[in-house]
Amino acid sequence: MSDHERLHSNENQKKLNNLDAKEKQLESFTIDHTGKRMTTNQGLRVSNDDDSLRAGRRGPTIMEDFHFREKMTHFDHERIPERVVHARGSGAHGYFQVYEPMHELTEAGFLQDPSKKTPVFVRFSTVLGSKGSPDTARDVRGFATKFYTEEGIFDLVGNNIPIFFIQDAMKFPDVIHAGKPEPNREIPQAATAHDTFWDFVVNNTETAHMVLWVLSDRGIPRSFRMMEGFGVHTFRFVNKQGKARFVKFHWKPILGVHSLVWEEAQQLAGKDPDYHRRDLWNAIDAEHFPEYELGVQILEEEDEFAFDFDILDPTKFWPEEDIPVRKIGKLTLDRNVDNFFAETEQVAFHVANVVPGIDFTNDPLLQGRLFSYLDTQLIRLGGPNFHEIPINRSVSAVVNNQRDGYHRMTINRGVTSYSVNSLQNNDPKPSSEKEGGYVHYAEKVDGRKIRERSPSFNDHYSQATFFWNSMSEVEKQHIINAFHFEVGNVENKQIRQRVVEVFNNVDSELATLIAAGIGVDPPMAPGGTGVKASSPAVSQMTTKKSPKSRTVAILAENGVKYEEITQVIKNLNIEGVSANIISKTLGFITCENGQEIKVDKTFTTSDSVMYDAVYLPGGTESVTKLSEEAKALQFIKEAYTHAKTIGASNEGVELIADAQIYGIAIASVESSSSPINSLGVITIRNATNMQSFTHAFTQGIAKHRHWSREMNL
Ligand code: HDD
Repeated sequence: MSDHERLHSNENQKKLNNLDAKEKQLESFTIDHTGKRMTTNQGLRVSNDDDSLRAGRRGPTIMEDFHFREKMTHFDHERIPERVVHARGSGAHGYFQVYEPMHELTEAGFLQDPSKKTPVFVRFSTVLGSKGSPDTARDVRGFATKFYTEEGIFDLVGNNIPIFFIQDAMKFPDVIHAGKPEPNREIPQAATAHDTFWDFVVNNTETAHMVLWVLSDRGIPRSFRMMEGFGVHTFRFVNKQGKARFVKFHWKPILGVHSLVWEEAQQLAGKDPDYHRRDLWNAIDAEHFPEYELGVQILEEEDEFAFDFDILDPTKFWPEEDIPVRKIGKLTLDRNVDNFFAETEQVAFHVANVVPGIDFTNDPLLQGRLFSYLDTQLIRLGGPNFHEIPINRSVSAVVNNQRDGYHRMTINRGVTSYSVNSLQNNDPKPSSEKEGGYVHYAEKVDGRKIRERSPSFNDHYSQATFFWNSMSEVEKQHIINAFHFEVGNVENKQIRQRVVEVFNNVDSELATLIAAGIGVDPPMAPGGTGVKASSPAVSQMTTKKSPKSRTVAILAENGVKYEEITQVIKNLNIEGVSANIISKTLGFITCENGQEIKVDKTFTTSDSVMYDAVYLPGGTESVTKLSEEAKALQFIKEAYTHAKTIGASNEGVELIADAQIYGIAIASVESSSSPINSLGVITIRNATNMQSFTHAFTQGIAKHRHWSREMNL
């Protein structure tokens, strides 16, 4: 071993010692080409990887060229079918830690010891779009978490919305067919703004509640790091004594729940289709690790029928005001994948992957999912051994009599692969419940075989009204705008008219406002459900706010004030905010004092939609140049329109007027009693110390958006 190799292997050893059980397992499959020679798949060293073997310099390629054939064959077979839903996704590794032992509620091992870190892999996704579709499409987001526990794998396969479109898995192929591109012309991609989807909605009114959620801001999250996750179904927690309770699972993001505005989402789809994937990757890379608290709502079995909805109905949520969410632990995503295909693409989630202490209920959507997830992996991953793919391997030993099949990795010794056997002592033996064997909760069931829904599933509208009542004025306006876009794209007028009728069942004002933008009549009769209550917890207005990991665009040209720009960047960084300098060309700009500053992006390679806020530093020459740059003015105007925080110092303030967004009074940190006015424009003149300015600017960024601006535009 050379010194270099020894050093390397010591480093590797050190690294290995710090890895968790799953990372150690993955490491044993991980390959690094650095410093290595190329070989064929048979381990034979390759002498030439550029030219095929041919009969004479200008002659035909000959069959004998095994290297060419192997390389080409492998390439030809590189693709696997994309997921039939949730094809577009992004994954990351991390860990989960419980806050306190949960033995009173569940015997699940990973929920007992606060000092224990359980490795996890999370895949976020959109639902309808193909693998290459834009991240910012209006859609539900998948939030699937694989816990590699010592008792086996637990998958929490959830979404960012607490309910679902349909009540019975029988209808899943239908709702997806209706939402996917229309089958004749494969249009539109990653969108529900078309006839078949809305035809399904008006003919299947159990969808009404979920449609409102998807058309709310939840359908266009700012980041995977800023959305909630929900297990959706009612599950069961069972403790060691066999006592069961109903449970709903929640993920609550530490950064709060924040969304894009629709125009921004649409622009991003073209400017940066990888916006959410990039955001997740960059945040982890910059060690702004995404964090989510695991919350549970617990319901005693005797309260199963205490509500005016059926707790088995997946189109209903449990209001947090009635059943509080108890935060029981935290998920931290701290490592990007090494290889997208091997990990994010090959990861296989399955709702049926549970551990002792977690069990199912008779929710008919959940019951159908218990079949679908295993089934779909068989075609997607090519056979029954996908659990052996490194990302899918359990960290607890896998021991059973299942054998053979495509791409079997293990070499099972011994003569028996059946049970009961006497030749090998009947190994492997099942375990009793005491020994950790999974025993299904012994729920009593009794009934006739019947294809019928319970009447307790019949109310399709009350919770939709409840959700609508819970929205702020701004959120309501966003929902109406979304209806106008979505249903406005429906060509069939009858369907558009029926949308108004269906949503009139939810709320008359909602239906009237929808009708006003889609060229059909307002509702004929008064509607609504009479529900007056609301749930503040489902509005995004009261969510947590933080400037951490937000990004600022600083527009600058030659002649910018060095002190201003450097002080602001320094202070922003202290608050966890990062900044990019944007100018006309790449390279360096020369500041007023002759110092040079590196340009990160240009007006051609960036756009205001890629940032959370804009800062306009002073410097007469810089500001004059920017005021003559149409793209710079457009940048500011758009950020303003999208309700983002805008900061300007000294001469930079003039740019706000130049961008002609400014019929409204300028807020000033010096003159205003509150440092941020409701419009989120923070300006300072004659300033040398930028600290108080940056503080006010950061507070503005933390607010995420200044929605009152939308009302004024
Ligand atoms: Fe599903 C994938 C979430 C209903 C059938 N689903 C999939 C993924 C998520 C969800 C996050 C992507 C997992 C990944 O990243 O690999 N699905 C949900 C939620 C639902 C739901 C929260 C309602 C509560 N799904 C649902 C039903 C069925 C399916 C009713 C069928 C009966 N879902 C699938 C699937 C997928 C899938 C076809 C496609 C790829 C995969 O499973 O692995 O089996």
